[in-house]
Amino acid sequence: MSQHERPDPEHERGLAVEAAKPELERPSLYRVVILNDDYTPMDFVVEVLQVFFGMNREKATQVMLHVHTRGRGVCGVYTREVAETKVSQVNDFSRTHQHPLMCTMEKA
Ligand code: TYC
Repeated sequence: MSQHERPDPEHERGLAVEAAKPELERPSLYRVVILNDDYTPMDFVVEVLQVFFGMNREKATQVMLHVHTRGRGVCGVYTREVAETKVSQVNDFSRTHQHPLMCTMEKA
């Protein structure tokens, strides 16, 4: 070993130095769900699905009709913070327009 090199920590005496293994948990995912109600106009739900969930008009219409007939439907699956933000944005937007549309999230 040259004069300026440090000893390899694996072979140094005293404190054991072990390389930390890279332990990165995958973030939990959450489904964002919209619920049917009797009052929110269909067009408004289609707009919400397009604006907040990036669906095209055709897909948004399909999801809206699914929710209308089945009672609930998944808008998308996201990490916790993104899902929480979508739920707040949709519920705030609906209240602002005085519609009872409800959006919730659940662990995927
Ligand atoms: N059921 C509503 C109506 O007949 C339409 C609607 C669809 C409302 C989906 C909410 O998440 C919803 N006007």
